[in-house]
Amino acid sequence: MDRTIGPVTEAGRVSDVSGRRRAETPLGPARAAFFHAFGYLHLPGLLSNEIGWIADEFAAVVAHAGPPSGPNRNLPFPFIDRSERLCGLLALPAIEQLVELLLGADANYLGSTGGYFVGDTPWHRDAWQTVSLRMKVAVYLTEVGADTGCLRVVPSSHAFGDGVRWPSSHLANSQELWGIDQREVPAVPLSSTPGDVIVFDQTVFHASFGGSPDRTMFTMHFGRHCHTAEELAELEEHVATFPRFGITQLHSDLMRSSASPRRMSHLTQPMQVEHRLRGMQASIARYRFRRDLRRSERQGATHA
Ligand SMILES: O=C(O)CCC(=O)C(=O)O
Repeated sequence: MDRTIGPVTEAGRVSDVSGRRRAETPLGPARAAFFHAFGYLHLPGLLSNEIGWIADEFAAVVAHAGPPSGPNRNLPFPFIDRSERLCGLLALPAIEQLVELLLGADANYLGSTGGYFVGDTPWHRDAWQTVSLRMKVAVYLTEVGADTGCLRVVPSSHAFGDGVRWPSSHLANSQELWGIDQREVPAVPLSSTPGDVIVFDQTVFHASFGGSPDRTMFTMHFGRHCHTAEELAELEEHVATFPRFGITQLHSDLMRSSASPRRMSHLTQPMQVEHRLRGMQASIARYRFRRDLRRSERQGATHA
């Protein structure tokens, strides 16, 4: 069979002349430039050699977490961290190269979600950061197409343009704004076969429509290492959003205790931020405790 690489058919997709999709190699600067310009990348077959064991480990993690109940999603966080083998995805050459290419070798690992994506996902962006760069690496474990729940993105919707960004709810209001259903919002559908990888900037608008209730997928979240006070402040803001969902760590103990020095280099900065925030929360709690004590002592004194 002629295995010559054929034309690029869409964002990052390459097929050989027989029409079979295959991963483009290597992951080079042109791919990074595409990602930064349009806010996403589709890499067919990037994990096709690994997808068998990944699917087995994924099934074990979701079985342990339990199935979704009715229309509610059950997406444990952090997801890959629950399996020692899936923790190793961070060191898989394809993933390491991809993350290094897009965010640098010192990128931060910021956790992972996964499980059954039940029903439609309305248009949204995950984040609103302005100076830092955070992205999701998404792996769909079921075949998904334009009308069967694949991820769709609005290219370049992460970019500031003239300095104004659409509010997060913008595209989900398509009916009121433009008289069209959310499915009709102009976008690129990223059909995916198990083994494909999709990467998107978390500020890019994305959605999914028409999927089956057992659409399975997991994501790994990464951020550029923070070098400035502004970037650190955005990371702190991000980490501070988790406790209200009952999440106190971005990584599991397993992810941390089984980390090689190399993996640890992706965990350290988020851990320092967590630690600092915990310290701040503890001193706020101490302050409130003392203030309330003083208040009740004062009240006690006036009632005596
Ligand atoms: O596949 C989907 O339903 C969309 C997933 C999504 O919005 C996300 O992972 O941020």
